[in-house]
Amino acid sequence: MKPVSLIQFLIEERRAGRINAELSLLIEVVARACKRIAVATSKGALGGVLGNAGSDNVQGEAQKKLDVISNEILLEANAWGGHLAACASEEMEDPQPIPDMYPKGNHLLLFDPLDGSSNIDVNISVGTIFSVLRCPEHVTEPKVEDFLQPGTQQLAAGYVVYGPATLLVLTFGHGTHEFTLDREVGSFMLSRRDIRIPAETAEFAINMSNQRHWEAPMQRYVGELLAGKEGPRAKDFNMRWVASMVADVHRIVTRGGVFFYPLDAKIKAKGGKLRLMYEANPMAFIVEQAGGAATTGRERILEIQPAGLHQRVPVFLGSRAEVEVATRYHREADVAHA
Ligand code: AFP
Repeated sequence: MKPVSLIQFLIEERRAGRINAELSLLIEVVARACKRIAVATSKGALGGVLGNAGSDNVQGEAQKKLDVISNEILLEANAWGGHLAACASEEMEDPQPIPDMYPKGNHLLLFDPLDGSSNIDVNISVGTIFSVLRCPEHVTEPKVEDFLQPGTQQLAAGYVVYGPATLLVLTFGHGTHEFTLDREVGSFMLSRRDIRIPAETAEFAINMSNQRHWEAPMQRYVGELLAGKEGPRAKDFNMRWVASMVADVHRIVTRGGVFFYPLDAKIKAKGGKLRLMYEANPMAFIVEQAGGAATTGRERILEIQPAGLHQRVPVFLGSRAEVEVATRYHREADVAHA
């Protein structure tokens, strides 16, 4: 097969009428910014980029130096491109307008610049997650409410994993595709077209240390997985937990599996741990486009009407059959308690 670069892939998508020129340019700019983040992360201690920045983000979490650097790289790269009306970052309270000196476009970009950043200092994979929405018509200065569109409205979503290899996984709503960064050439090259996540799996990902705080249906579901062959599922399951969502999702996109960040008593007041707009929606779009499923345990993530830019939700995603079992247990428990 002849190698296909990201640029060639984007041109093909444009010719097929699946994306317009502005969206294609936007993805090119995001990909270029992510190459710069890949360079920064790969320097490790030699780049002087490890450790805390000494500040907190809007979520009240300690920012790593690389959180701040990655955020700046993405903001700067996207400001002048002319394809954005505004962008929003997990690291910033409010949307970032496009400076007046640059032309504006019709898209809204949302991103988590460096997901899993608490893993940076121990040299474990981290990543960037992004989501693209259309700016509502006639809006020239987008406000928070213009971003609050359900995930079904996403025009594109993707993530980049900075691991042993740097990979970009991308969807425009016509399948999910993977590109691997050829470091010598400096280009993302198509490495898997139309990825399919197997419906069945025997591998799950969850932070087990929260077990005692989970709701009853989650206790039941994971209890049954742990019971293995002798239990009601009559099958042994294996567990993996990287604690970088990009790496856990990428494993699922590669060989199947299921990922959970459920509601628990500690985080109930916040609504969940992961952010709807920066993590759950883009990952749900990518996973659904690869044949998987994504719910909060109760509803399809992509159908949630967002109430805030930094809203948090529970996340169940991956191999369809397992997401369905866990979601059914939650719905049955809700009916029983209604
Ligand atoms: P950080 O970006 O602060 O490291 O958080 C990563 C994350 O949002 C997500 O990538 C992981 O799946 C999840 O948190 C890990 O959470 P635990 O700390 O509970 O393992």
